[in-house]
Amino acid sequence: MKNYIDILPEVQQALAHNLPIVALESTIISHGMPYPQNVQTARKVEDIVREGGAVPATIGILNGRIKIGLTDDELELMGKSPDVIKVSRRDLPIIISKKMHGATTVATTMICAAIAGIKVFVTGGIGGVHKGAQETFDISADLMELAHTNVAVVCAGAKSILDIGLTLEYLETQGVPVLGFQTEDFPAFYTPTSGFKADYAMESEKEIAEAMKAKWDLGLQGGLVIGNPVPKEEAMDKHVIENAIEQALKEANTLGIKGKDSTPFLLGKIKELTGGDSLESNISLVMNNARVGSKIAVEYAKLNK
Ligand code: PSU
Ligand code: MN
Repeated sequence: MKNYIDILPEVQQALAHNLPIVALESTIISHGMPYPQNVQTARKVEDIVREGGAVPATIGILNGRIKIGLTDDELELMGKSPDVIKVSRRDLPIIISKKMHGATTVATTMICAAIAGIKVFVTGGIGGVHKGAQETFDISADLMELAHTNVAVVCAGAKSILDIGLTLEYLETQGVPVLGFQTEDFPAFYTPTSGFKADYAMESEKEIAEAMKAKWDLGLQGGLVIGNPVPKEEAMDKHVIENAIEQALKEANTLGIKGKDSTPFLLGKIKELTGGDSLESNISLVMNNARVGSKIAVEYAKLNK
């Protein structure tokens, strides 16, 4: 693995001493938010993880090397360079062999975190089953990864650019626990509820860490999804966001946007249609996830002392 991976000294130290670590993805930086808010948010999220008592490890690929932990300059490059490719599971070997730059999605960040030995990963939203997937077959590789790879993913749920009901069905089939953090509902990213239930409401970070430990002690492969609702003050108005999503989906359809371009296009369009409000909501929900995720990492480390 050394042939492919560079681990930042701070993260290496934390791994060696079994200290809490939180993995962070880079597609949210390169393809999920505009510059410079993306880089500012990435830095803020790292600070929040540190304040929460864990070590942040933002994951990405530079010149074909998997980076577990990015320096300030590397974060800047991720956020700015048009040469950074969105890398999901199928892209990973090629971006590495061609020595290119890549931003890791939820799927790829899980893969890299698992290789490094990191169990907790904080992001904004997971990919899922897209609306119309019955025709397009567009199901994010994030869901398959959750089925196999032993990493807990803290997110604010799934956006209704996706078919949330089918996404949850898929996760159930694949045996992935979907937990609501202090809520019965599965959150819908910009809003705290989706109209669908999480499998279990969890009251504390400790309870979540105990479920992770039980799952993996039993040899049950795969991840867990922790849905942490966007704080009420930062949530979007349900109708405003639903309208924007509907309009964005229509435009994507007209322009024939598909495959890996779909999610980034929709996020950009929604931001435009909401006059930037969706971006603010997005930023604050990621920060909120970092608060909860770092505490989960702290509790999980305690259980494994
Ligand atoms: N949802 C967001 N912001 C994002 C993404 C999803 O609100 O940046 C990114 C994540 O990296 C996720 C990826 O893993 O989009 C899913 O892409 P796809 O649907 O092509 O698998
Ligand atoms: Mn897709």
